[in-house]
Amino acid sequence: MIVIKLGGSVISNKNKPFSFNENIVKQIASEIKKFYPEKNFLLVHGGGSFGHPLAKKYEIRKGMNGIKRMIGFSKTHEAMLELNKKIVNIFLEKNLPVFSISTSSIFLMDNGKMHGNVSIIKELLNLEFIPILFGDVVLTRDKGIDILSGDKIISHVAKKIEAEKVIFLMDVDGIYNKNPSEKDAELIDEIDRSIQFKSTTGKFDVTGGIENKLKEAFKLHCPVYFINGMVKGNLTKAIEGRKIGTRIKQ
Ligand code: IP8
Repeated sequence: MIVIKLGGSVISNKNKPFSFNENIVKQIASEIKKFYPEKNFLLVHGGGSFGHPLAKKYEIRKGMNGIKRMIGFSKTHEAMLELNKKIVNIFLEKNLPVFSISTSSIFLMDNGKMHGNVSIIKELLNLEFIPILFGDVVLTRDKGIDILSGDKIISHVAKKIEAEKVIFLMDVDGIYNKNPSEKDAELIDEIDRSIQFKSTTGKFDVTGGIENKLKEAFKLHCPVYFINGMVKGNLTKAIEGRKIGTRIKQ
């Protein structure tokens, strides 16, 4: 079973609130369709320009603080449901049996640690559904509320369901030795778990950008790919195990 993260910057334009990259999601669904049902998939998508601007506006990461923030908590979740619905509809139109699970309904956080049962996800996979989760708001035992990133969901769930491979779809070709917008930035073919990484995060990003992605990805024990999800054919190559983007050294 292959886990695919549909990065927020792939499925939406992170700098333009509530923008949805419909054609890119259609392309991703078409590539997955070539392999399903011979291969099973679990999808997780990020918040992009739906979740992040609201999470930032209402300062959800600071925890509970009165009704205004509770309204923001709910609005952020609703924005994620809206984005999720757009993605789900595209997959259903392509006859791919995705089934959406609200992350905030099955997981809790306690001092940064995720708690929750993955039995529903496992059952769905056994029945050859394609479960789809998403970065979401989350209840926590310490500060009441927070944001849970799709990357953290992946590092938690992929181990429990024994994923054979995890593929992160990004809007750049993989992991670079420095910010990819810098002229002499070089793409890393194979990344070592001991690498020290510092990066800047986007204007709206509330969950820590690439640094956090790597931190979570390094917890995985299966092959991990970081590829450009905007380029047609890349996902196919990663699913087939061909050389593309950045891989984590095993
Ligand atoms: O984009 C964050 O998920 P991510 C989800 O995977 C929200 O970090 C609600 C901002």
